[in-house]
Amino acid sequence: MEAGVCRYQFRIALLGDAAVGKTSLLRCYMRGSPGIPEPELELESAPTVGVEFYTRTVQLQAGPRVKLQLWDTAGQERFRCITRSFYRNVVGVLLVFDVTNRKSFEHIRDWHQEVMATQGPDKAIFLLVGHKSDLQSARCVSTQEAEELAASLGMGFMETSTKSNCNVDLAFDTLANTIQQALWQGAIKLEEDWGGVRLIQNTQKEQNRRSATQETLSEDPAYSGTH
Ligand SMILES: Nc1nc2c(ncn2[C@@H]2O[C@H](COP(=O)(O)OP(=O)(O)OP(=O)(O)O)[C@@H](O)[C@H]2O)c(=O)[nH]1
Ligand SMILES: [Mg+2]
Repeated sequence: MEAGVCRYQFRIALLGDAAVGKTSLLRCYMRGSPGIPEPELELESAPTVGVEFYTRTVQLQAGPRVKLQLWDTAGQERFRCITRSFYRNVVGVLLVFDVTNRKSFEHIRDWHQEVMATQGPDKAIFLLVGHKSDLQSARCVSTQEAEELAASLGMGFMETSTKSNCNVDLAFDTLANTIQQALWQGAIKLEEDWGGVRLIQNTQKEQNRRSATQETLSEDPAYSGTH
């Protein structure tokens, strides 16, 4: 493959209850992306309204570069009918709970079920993320408990914090590498009517221009009217 050229785009969504830290996690990850001015990515965030997306190009362990289209969804129940409509077209999901919020952990099975109901089994790759790991004294979900839940749902588990910058890049990179492996092994297939994985033919110039660009759904004609 030509160096620096992306062949694939992976769509990844962050799902989980309100205020677990999805937007903070994504903005922290985007800060490591070249070309993003710091003031545009304040780590303090207001509750997300509907869905927003960002893109970042990454170099995977196995060699290829891929474009990640990262969808930040609102956790609040009142936006659920909007966010639900995006589940079908994702190949990766970061299922995020807050280690200091027991309910957000208990709702993980529901989030997982919702995606599975839309997609059918074995299409999306999930990673369970226990966020706000810096708040050790307020923790009410143990690492072991979360690992057991992840194992029972057939996914990996990782703890992250944006306050202490712990495992943020690793979480996204792990998910992207797992998707790549599944693609190579044939467990995930390109399908014309599915937006989870797309074949792209960017030139280097085009890619440089587009990588690390924050976009909004309203700019994407395919999704206008749903934002
Ligand atoms: N201590 C700590 N607080 C965090 C961390 N990440 C986010 N927060 C705080 O958690 C609150 C909610 O963060 P958001 O990123 O807006 O949460 P969200 O999941 O996007 O919320 P919705 O958009 O409503 O679904 C904010 O006050 C953040 O500052 C973290 O790693 N540690
Ligand atoms: Mg948010």
